[in-house]
Amino acid sequence: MSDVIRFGVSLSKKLLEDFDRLIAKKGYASRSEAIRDLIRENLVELEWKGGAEETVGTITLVYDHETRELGDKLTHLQHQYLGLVISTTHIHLDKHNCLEVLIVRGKGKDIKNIANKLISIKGVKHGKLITTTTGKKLT
Ligand code: NI
Repeated sequence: MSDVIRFGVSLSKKLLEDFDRLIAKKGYASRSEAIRDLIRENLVELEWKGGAEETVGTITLVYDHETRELGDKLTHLQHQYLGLVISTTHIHLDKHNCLEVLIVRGKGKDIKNIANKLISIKGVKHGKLITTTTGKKLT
């Protein structure tokens, strides 16, 4: 890390105390690492905002596989977005419930689109899109 730059930050005593409490709770060893992560978090958010950049996410779904035609609908949608879905993992949680995790890569807007479509299908009990990054632009 030869290109490291040190800079000063001015903030109120109270805000710094709150920040120190927060980073202690999260287990950060230093303020610097916590600040770096906050910056990265915002950069990833920005990566998703425009919708046109290539990015990465995971879509987690919990559903009852006995719901009529649900399995077919989920599979059909995934086939429509060929190239976007890189990998899927399916686990049978119990007699009725299934957990499916899709790893997706593509334009942010396309990922959000398929996530919304999958999550809103009748019979999907819970669904969540985790928006992350290809990591290419982060240091
Ligand atoms: Ni299952």
